Amino acid sequence: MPTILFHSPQSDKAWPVELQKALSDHRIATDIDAVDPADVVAAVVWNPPHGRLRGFPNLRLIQVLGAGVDRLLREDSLPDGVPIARLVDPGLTQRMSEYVLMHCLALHRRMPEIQRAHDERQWRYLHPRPPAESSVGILGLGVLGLAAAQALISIGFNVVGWSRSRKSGLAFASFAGESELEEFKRRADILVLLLPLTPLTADFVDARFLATVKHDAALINVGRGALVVEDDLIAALDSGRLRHAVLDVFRTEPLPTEHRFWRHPAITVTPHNSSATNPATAVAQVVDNLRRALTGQRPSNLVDRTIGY
Ligand code: NDP
Ligand code: OXD
Repeated sequence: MPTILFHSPQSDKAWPVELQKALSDHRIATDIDAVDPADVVAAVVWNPPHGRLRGFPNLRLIQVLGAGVDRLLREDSLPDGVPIARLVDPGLTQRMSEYVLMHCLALHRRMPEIQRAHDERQWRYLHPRPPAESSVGILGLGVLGLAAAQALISIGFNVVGWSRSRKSGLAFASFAGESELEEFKRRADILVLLLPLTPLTADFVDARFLATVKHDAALINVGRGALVVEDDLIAALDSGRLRHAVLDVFRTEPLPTEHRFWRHPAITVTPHNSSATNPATAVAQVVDNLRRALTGQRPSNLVDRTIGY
């Protein structure tokens, strides 16, 4: 029987069950070592074991169970020519918008300072200002960046955006490419990283980038840990150029207990839980994509391997 390999040991156990219900003409196999390689026609994966996807000669789709594909593309032994699709999950998108909104509000209302005052039992009155007095700069205007922008605008924040290609018809000012990065940065009080990790974006937030952010800016990284050079971030926080960083993603996850980010007073660490894929909102899309690939149609949300997202 044609087999769809499901390999994502950490994912919700509902995934293979729901896929099997929807795709009764296929076998959903969860043990990569117990399948006949010739039977495997598609793979639904999150971080598959190194080199294993090359062993399936009849593979027609690699469906990633997440939005970011950097880890998969780092594999030097992916099968050539097999399309790779990522997830665009409305539930994941909504949770991410909520996270960005929550932390932008907290930073705008200077909650880190209020928490520090609290810890010292100090009544530190900070006058509440409307969101319109802060500009949030979103780096990455893809599915997640655009949804976050909408959520921020809906409660009154100014939003500016930056992406690789120029956007038109947006309800906020946007900038494109290296040549417009400085102008974008000049306008942003809170920077939100929603870029994919690619060869062009690795180490993107370094000393040079941080040297020209607005004085007293704050940073939220929900993209990937390796977008940020850790020493340079610490230096910018220690010098006061950056007032606070909210970090959800790290070069090493889980963040090691001895890592200095845990102890830094101007860093908020969250355990890569800004958002997550949810079978309730994503199974239908994966099923549709599998059906498309297996009937010779073009799957949705294909990844461009040459640019890395
Ligand atoms: P998309 O592919 O939809 O959007 C990516 C955006 O980044 C696009 O606007 C793209 O520009 C822009 N971009 C890419 N490379 C560059 C570059 N070199 N310079 C400027 N802009 C660039 O991705 P999503 O919005 O769905 O997701 C973004 C990332 O969020 C994921 O790759 C993943 O790493 C992370 N993520 C984190 C989660 C978490 O739990 N923390 C959950 C889900 C995702 P253009 O529009 O021109 O193509
Ligand atoms: C993703 C993630 O990329 O959860 O989907 O980080």
